[in-house]
Amino acid sequence: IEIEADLRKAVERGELEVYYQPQYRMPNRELIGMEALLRWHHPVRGMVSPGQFVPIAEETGLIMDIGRWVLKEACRQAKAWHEAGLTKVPVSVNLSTQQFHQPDLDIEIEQILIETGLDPKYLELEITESMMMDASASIEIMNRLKRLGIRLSLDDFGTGYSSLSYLSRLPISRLKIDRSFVMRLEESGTEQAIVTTIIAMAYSLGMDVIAEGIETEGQLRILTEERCLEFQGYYFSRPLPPGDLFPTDDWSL
Ligand code: G
Ligand code: G
Ligand code: MN
Ligand code: NA
Repeated sequence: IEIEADLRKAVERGELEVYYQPQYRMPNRELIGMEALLRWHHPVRGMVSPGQFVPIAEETGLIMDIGRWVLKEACRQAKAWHEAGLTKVPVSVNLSTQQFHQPDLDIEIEQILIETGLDPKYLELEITESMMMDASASIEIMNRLKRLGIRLSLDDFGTGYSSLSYLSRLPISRLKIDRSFVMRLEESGTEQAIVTTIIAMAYSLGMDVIAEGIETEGQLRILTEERCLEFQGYYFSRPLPPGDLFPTDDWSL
């Protein structure tokens, strides 16, 4: 279809842009990271959400070029922030399923880190349980990525089927509690029980845990009571273009 042909040209035409959503640690609201989120400014359709075009990019294989572009752009941006003295936090990049299974992904990322001069400890890759069809093959991929010195997090956590014993074998630094649980936290005891369990799981495995999709004070309060310390969501900040994250007259963010 038409959108596919357009997507093919989007990278070359410079229609893709990376927005960044800040991540904070409470109680001091310390900035601890930035999630890179892809945006497509289509010349006719306007802003197209990655929820719409990432699946098309996956089907057509275009995700390989786009994914590589996002990785490089995010690493370049993180390095630029560090050098400008604006902030020195890691950038988190969402991987697609195809990228995760790309045989030379570790080599490609190593090259991007060298080219951009970003210290590997400032790159985090977000992967999801749904990418891990074959358990031992997935652990092998993750171990190869970890050897680069980068961090791995498990995105959309709680929506998959990972057992505690499987999780304990993964070289993962952080669980990201899926937004769907946070969304219903104030109405549903079930969701409260789920997040309580996820937080306890993370800590018992020596992992950090971040809640995403925080929109209200109430959600923040409940999660804080459950000892969650890290947060991301509209309550704090929407994903923003780099120029809006650090306005030159306000470095405090
Ligand atoms: O930003 P938004 O809520 O519209 O993102 C929708 C979906 O697209 C989310 O699942 C998010 O993880 C995914 N997404 C955003 N940016 C990227 C990206 O650079 N690569 C991949 N593979 N997925 C992304
Ligand atoms: O799949 P992933 O977790 O990467 O998706 C992140 C998506 O969630 C991004 O598209 C981002 O724009 C969106 N997002 C981030 N914070 C919030 C929020 O507080 N509320 C809602 N509804 N969406 C959010
Ligand atoms: Mn994510
Ligand atoms: Na998520």
